[in-house]
Amino acid sequence: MTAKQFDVIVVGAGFAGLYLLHRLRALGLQTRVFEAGSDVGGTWFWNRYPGARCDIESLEYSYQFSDALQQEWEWSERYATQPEILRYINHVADRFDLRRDIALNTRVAAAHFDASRSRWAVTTQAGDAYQAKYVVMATGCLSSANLPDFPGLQRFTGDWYHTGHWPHEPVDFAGKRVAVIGTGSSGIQSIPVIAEQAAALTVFQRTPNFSVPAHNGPLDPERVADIKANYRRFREANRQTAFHADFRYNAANATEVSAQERQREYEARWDRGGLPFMAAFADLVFDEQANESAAEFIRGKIHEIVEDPETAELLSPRSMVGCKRLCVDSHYYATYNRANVRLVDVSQHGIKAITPTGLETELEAFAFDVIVFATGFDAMTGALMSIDIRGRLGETLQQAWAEGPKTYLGLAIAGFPNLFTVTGPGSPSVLTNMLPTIEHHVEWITDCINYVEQKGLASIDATADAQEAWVAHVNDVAESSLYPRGNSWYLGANIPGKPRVFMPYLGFPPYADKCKAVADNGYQGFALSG
Ligand code: N01
Repeated sequence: MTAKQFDVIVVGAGFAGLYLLHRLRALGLQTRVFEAGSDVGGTWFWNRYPGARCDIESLEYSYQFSDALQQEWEWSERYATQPEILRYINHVADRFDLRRDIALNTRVAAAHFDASRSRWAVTTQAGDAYQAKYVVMATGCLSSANLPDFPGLQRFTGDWYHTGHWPHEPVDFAGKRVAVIGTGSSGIQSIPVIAEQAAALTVFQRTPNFSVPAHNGPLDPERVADIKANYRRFREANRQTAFHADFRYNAANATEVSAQERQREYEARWDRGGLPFMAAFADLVFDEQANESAAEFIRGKIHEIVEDPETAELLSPRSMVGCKRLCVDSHYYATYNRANVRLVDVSQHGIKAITPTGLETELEAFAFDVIVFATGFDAMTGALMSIDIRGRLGETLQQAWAEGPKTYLGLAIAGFPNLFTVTGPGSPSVLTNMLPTIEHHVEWITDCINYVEQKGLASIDATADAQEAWVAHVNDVAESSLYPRGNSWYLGANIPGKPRVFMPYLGFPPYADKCKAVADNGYQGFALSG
């Protein structure tokens, strides 16, 4: 059987895959998108758990490539819910007529580079074969769900779900005894909603996380009109902060102002809500003492909100604020004041097994009708490593990344020509507002492909030297901060056996400048061949 031929194969139909298709089509390139899900949406297709919403404000967590699109779309709340974001993604797919080039229910199993022809052979799980000159992995940073290997899960007679693979039908918790395992962003968002429905909710916490209130609510139409009238300026401000136009970075150091000033600033940011809490002082992620002042402030808030002092203490993290992704919640801590909610600490005595009727820790047996795993993802590398990717010399990605991921700019991997990654390890990705970052990557990648095509070249491959220098630089920048000291998924610390490497690159504007300089200098650090 002859393989179907394309110019470009894109893996994934989330925000990145859709925009890639739009841009590649405009270049006149025959493009096919393969998507494992039964519809478009990526993260927002899979993560349908109760309470799922974005922690970046909706007016900024949206595409900016089309002014008509950003003018016509109406967001309803400060932080959009998962269903609203999914409606938006579907609207984009229809508005730009993208669906006809997307193959749904199609999981890519392998991509092998044929150096003699400078083409990729792509095979799907169903065994269908395709070829393309370029492959772009738009597989997402948080798409490979982590289900801990607890013995006994198969024998559980109740229902169980992972937040990252939530069913499409509504899950009814009414009258049920429910367990939630995990207290990261997914747990913290779902726990308050499940608690309102369930007869009894037991939360199993291994490590407490810092969370700040979202103060979500309907968007003020006057503010929306104002932003829409100045959308370009608003987006530019966002780009400078990498997160929020409204981040209001404070240039002062926490360690250099008075205790009253620190308290005033933290209070103001707590009242305003959301991730801008991290911009309260310039030294928060660089100085332990500064970080501890923020940690102490949040611990104080937890003790103010949670009535039972023992529970409040268990919920109070002893780690550094922000070194794990700061959570943004709606009534998370207050949920523990409900009579039907219990917090169980599994930091010292872990979950031993899932039983047919519930689960057992080393201290106690519990009965449940439903278990929710909010246990996160094999982040940033999981989705890529689950595909059998082989480069120029037949080397697998697993071999190339045995000691941790290595990329050039988070966009390319030496030895894997004509293969690009969107928001890959070594790019700012998860330390930014993902949408503008995705757009930046898509534009850089499609400009690069266009350059190769216009020059009539066969391939482009990152050089090992450029990659090594970039990896060293990413590590140096990370080491100047407190980030590598947290046991976070940023480091792969949540997956047993995963090499501990700080994966994202700290600093969006300098990163974008570097990418531009590389392109302006004829793709410096890449080997181009004819
Ligand atoms: O996953 P996580 P997540 N026994 O890895 C626990 C984005 N996101 O899905 O910390 C017991 O943060 C684990 O415990 P520990 C966002 O970037 C965004 O919640 O390893 N517990 C932890 O508590 C976020 O950071 C949004 O000790 C176990 C939890 O499971 C990222 O996705 C919403 C365990 C996993 O937390 C991931 O968030 C949701 C075990 N064996 C997600 N194994 C928004 O936009 C794991 N845990 C708001």
